[in-house]
Amino acid sequence: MSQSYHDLLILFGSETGCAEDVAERIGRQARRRRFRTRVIAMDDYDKNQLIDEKLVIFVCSTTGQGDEPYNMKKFWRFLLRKNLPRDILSSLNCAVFGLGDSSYAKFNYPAKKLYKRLQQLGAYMIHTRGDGDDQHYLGLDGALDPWLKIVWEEIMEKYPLPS
Ligand code: FMN
Repeated sequence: MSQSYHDLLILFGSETGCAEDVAERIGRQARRRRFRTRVIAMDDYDKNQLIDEKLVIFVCSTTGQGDEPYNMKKFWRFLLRKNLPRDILSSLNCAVFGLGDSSYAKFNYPAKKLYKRLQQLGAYMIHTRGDGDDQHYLGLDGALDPWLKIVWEEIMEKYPLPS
């Protein structure tokens, strides 16, 4: 088996499976680039380890009226704790992609809030947030494909494969 070089964690919040599919897709792309990759629902992830992660891609959808999917609610509550030190995620490189539908008033709210909160806690964003939109004529791929292209360029520059 070929050797893996760096860790990449993909955390998702998904109500009906689309964000999970996107997370799995990014996971396959990561393995092809030789990352040791885990794809986990946010609420199934041991959040105490977050402080030790180096590289995380967050993917989350929106449900209800701008609400978080059921499987990221606990994780989101944890991130909102007031007693978290402001620099707790300062060794984290990350990216956030949201899945939503711009016909709703609260378009992509969980991803927008997550992006802001991660920055507040000191995380470095390797790229600006991506906003998937069901209304795009290409569906969520309309935003995902160009977003991922830049994210991979940034990641491979920071974590190159040994020549
Ligand atoms: N998208 C938004 O941007 N804002 C919303 O408030 C919102 N509410 C939704 C409510 C329902 C019941 C459904 C079915 C979709 C809603 N969406 C909203 C769109 C979804 O976030 C979008 O279809 C997404 O791709 C679903 O991903 P998931 O299958 O991972 O949950």
